[in-house]
Amino acid sequence: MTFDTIIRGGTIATAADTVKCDVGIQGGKITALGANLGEAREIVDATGHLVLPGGIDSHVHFAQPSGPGIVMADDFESGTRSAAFGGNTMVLPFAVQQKGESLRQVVKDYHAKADGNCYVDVSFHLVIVDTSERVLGQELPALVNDGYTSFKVFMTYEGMALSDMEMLNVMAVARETGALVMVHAENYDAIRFLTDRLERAGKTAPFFHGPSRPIPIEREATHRAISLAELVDVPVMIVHVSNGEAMEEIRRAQQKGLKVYGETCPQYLVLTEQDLEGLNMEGAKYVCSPPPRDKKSQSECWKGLQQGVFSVFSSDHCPFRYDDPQGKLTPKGRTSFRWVPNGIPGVETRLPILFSEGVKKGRISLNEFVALSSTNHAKTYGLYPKKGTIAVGADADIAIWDPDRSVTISQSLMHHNVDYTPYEGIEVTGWPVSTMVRGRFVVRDGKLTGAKGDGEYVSRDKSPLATPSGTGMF
Ligand code: DUC
Ligand code: ZN
Ligand code: ZN
Ligand code: ZN
Repeated sequence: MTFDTIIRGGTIATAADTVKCDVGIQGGKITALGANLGEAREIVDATGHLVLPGGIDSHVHFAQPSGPGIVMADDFESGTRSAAFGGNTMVLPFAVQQKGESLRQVVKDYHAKADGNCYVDVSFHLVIVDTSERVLGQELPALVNDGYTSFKVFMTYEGMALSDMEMLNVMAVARETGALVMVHAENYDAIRFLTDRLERAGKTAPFFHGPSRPIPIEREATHRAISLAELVDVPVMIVHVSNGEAMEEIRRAQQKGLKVYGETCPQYLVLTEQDLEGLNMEGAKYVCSPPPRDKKSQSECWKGLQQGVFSVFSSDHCPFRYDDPQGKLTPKGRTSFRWVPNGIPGVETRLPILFSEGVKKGRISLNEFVALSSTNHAKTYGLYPKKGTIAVGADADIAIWDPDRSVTISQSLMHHNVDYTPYEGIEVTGWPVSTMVRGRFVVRDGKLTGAKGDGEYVSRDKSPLATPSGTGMF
């Protein structure tokens, strides 16, 4: 038997085990694990390196329109290239509906943007903004059956926020179709109230983005989203949780036996509200929602990761350039933080930050790192065991890591189309050196070896975690 490739001499880690063994790859799949596997057209020497399931980033934004005349800085080409350099083999961006749009058309539009342009594999979550009968009664159930098995709803943002009634109606469709609902939990009216008050007091600098959406705004919405989901008996994922109070709402629901899942992101582990204090508009580089909090919130988010309240760690890569009319510097005459687009880049730095701050500093094990960065994403979003693990029969989606390489994160190292990284100057130990998607190197020893189009669209199964628990009220 001759393999296409054997990765030899490395240490494999999955969500369960760490073992020294070789990986045999044939036809894009892992077909053997063990020692002395035999012949291969290519032997990859991984001595001294970790061989991990490629990262799956289940929360990224590419090529999304974001207000009048503003489109995100990364399209599918630059976004997936940056993902590959960050040790990722798959990403899940959003296909975002605008009011009045056909959801089927939205999906077609995002395929047109993505197909043939990706370096790593992709699959879409939907964002539901229009809850008309046509969308909820016809289009959404059909799309779930076609493999779009998760969708996000927003509790804030003009033109996007759903009322509680609308949330319930969307959740009811998820209940009926077996889809997973992701929730952006912030209280819209309370943000508007605080934003108006801050502006009237002349507090318009980027720093005041934080005070316009303090922790109670997130905690209340998290509690409400969980309560609505409980009424409908539908599992929910609370995305981008920034602090312990919102995390405790999720923990309490989990302890009650509800299928409530949580996600947190690098910005809530290593950034704080002080980063928004930068001179002039520099603080805009850190404007994201929910905003970074304080040191106490950071350690609470670590606890959530260590104790399993958060099962997925995503980047929420949401790229806007800083020095650009389409970016963070708000359009002329609109000087308030209110107009700064919300979101920061991070698809390339997610894994080094979690590895260094988590594994290297002893906060989480290597196996927990794999679970939080890859395996749990695959399990949560209907991709496992094709994706998210190193096992015979799985896709050969592999990241080879140098666990001892020290790197100072800097914009000059990034491959995104953003003109800054919010993680500038952070020192990390551990770096992905090669990324292989379905048996082909997209990045090899730090150099791009793949081509756009190497990444494919992946249709998803329904999540095994999204089945109702049978405790609903109807
Ligand atoms: N929510 C996200 O998930 N990403 C960026 C902005 C936002 O509000
Ligand atoms: Zn969000
Ligand atoms: Zn996001
Ligand atoms: Zn090396």
